Amino acid sequence: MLDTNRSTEPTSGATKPAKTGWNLADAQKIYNLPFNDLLYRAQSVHRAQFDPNAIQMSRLLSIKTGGCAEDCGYCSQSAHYPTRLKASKLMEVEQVLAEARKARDGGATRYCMGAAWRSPKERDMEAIVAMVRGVRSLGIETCMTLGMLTPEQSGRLADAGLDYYNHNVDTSERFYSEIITTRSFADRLETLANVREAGIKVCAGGILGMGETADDRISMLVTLANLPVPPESVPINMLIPIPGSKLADAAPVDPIDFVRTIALARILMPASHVRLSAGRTDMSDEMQALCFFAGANSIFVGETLLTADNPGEDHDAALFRRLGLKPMAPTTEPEAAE
Ligand code: SAM
Ligand code: DTB
Ligand code: SF4
Repeated sequence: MLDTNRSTEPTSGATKPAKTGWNLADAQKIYNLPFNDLLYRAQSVHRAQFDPNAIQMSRLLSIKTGGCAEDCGYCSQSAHYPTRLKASKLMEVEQVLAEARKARDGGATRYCMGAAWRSPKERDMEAIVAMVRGVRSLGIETCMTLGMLTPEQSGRLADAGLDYYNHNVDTSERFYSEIITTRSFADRLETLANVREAGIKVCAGGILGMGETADDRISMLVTLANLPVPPESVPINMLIPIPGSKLADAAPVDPIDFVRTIALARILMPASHVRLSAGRTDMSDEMQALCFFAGANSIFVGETLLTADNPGEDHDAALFRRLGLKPMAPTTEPEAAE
């Protein structure tokens, strides 16, 4: 997977367009730079591509919660662990559209719908397609995360107008089987390829704080940066420890290491939106500020993620005021029909 032979360290950095062909050794060198040098470099790359004070805002909704057949060690929704989450059926299309309308009116520019599935069933596809069409007609970007997709399913979602598909690699190829045994790292890459091939934009990232090493984090980012086209969106989640799950007692990630990982994601994938994702309720404003300085330029807004807490609108509005941040305009502008 990793090409450790090619040396591809860019010579001038900031103004270069997105590049591929990073190797592990170069990425390790960057990750281990003195912190100030790392942040200076990440911020330079960031400024060359983006308005440094604009943050993209996405809203999540769990359209099908719990009872999942997969054994992801971090997840509240896996049926393999006694997490005490109540499972529910796929939501009605109208109910999803009502929630999406509220999110749009609250300032979200992308609506991300998640289902606790290994992969969607044929019987669910009609409703899923209707949700994509309906949310798009509200004039906001659509994203879905439904587990593994075949080329045929990817094509149907693309035809419905789906803008993004979220499918995380979660960690390094080496560490993957310590966290999930019911599917493989290669399965994840296959779905990412199917989604890309269908013409849907890719959202792929991972989780920190699962007991992985710094090299696992670096390797995960090198894998993402070296995809034939790097993901447009890279969510970096901090593990929310779920009581009853396999990782309930995982040691928290060092905040400085977390910021280093954000900075490396920014440097390796200059044109991508790097999302400071799950775990913000356990981060200080100062830690989030450092993440934004390191190149994070997207967040999930609203009081819940899929099943876990997220800082509410008031807290984020105060954070944006403190830091002089503003919402970013959407990259694709679906036309509102209402
Ligand atoms: N079932 C689909 C799948 O796994 O692809 C979509 C939903 S899944 C909950 C989406 C992502 O949320 C996971 O890949 C993982 O990266 C992240 N996630 C889930 N539980 C988390 C937790 N407790 N803390 C941090 N991130 C989490
Ligand atoms: C992603 O990387 N993070 C989001 C989204 N993609 C789907 C999900 C975070 C889930 C956090 C735990 C929960 O709410 O259950
Ligand atoms: Fe299921 Fe997704 Fe949770 Fe894994 S992360 S248990 S696939 S909902």
